[in-house]
Amino acid sequence: MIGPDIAGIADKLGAAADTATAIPQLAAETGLDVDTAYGVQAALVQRRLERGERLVGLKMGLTSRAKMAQVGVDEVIWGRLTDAMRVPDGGAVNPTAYIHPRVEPEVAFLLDRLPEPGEPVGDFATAVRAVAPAIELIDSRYADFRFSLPDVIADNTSAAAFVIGPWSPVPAGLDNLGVLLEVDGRVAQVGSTAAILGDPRRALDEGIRLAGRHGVRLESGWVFLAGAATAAVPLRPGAHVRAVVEKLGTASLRAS
Ligand code: 0L1
Ligand code: MG
Repeated sequence: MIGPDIAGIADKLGAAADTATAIPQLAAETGLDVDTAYGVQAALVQRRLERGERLVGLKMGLTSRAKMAQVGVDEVIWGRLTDAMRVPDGGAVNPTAYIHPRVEPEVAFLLDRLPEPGEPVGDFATAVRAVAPAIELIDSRYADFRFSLPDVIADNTSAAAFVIGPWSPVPAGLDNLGVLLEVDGRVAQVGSTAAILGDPRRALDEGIRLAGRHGVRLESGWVFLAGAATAAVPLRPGAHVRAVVEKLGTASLRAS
């Protein structure tokens, strides 16, 4: 039996992102399952690498109940980050370059000495050199931000852009830090790092395990977005967004 057309699906998703045009979901029609969807994601990101982008890290998605409920999907997923997605802290993004951009507050890790594949992270402070507050800008390429699990995996877990705030040494505890998402100086979301799998450090074990299933090994020097601490909010033109994470500080961006 002939399987889904991985290259063809990646082309459709890539064109949707490049032209900021939403497309219908593809998984049901093409018979895409979770494993094949990660193959589409690899092909989609490969197109970016072929036009000169560099792989700089990994992101976890749907690591909180709030996010799972927001999109109606109930499994932790992962995606790939490239250098072109990175926006300097305090920098600007053009919201019209995206379909329906949303922002969410995250915690980022700067990876250091990681365990061998299949091994859990023993000493977190050995595996992670530094931590930072972060903002992820997500933009589903599917109409109405609606998708099935294979759809969102194929779409590189809605990854579009990210901002990393100042790096700090790894603090003693990361499991219950207060998180705020502010838009134009007003609190839009309140949360805790506990919403990220109970403790964002757990996200690294999950990332290593889940990416390893698809032959992807995390590298020293990569950025790792552990997941959102709250639901995402739409990014409106002209908005100024700040993610504040207790003890870690602030990351910010502006929408032009
Ligand atoms: O980073 C995320 O949690 C997003 C994962 C994909 C679901 C979505 O687009 O909200
Ligand atoms: Mg996210």
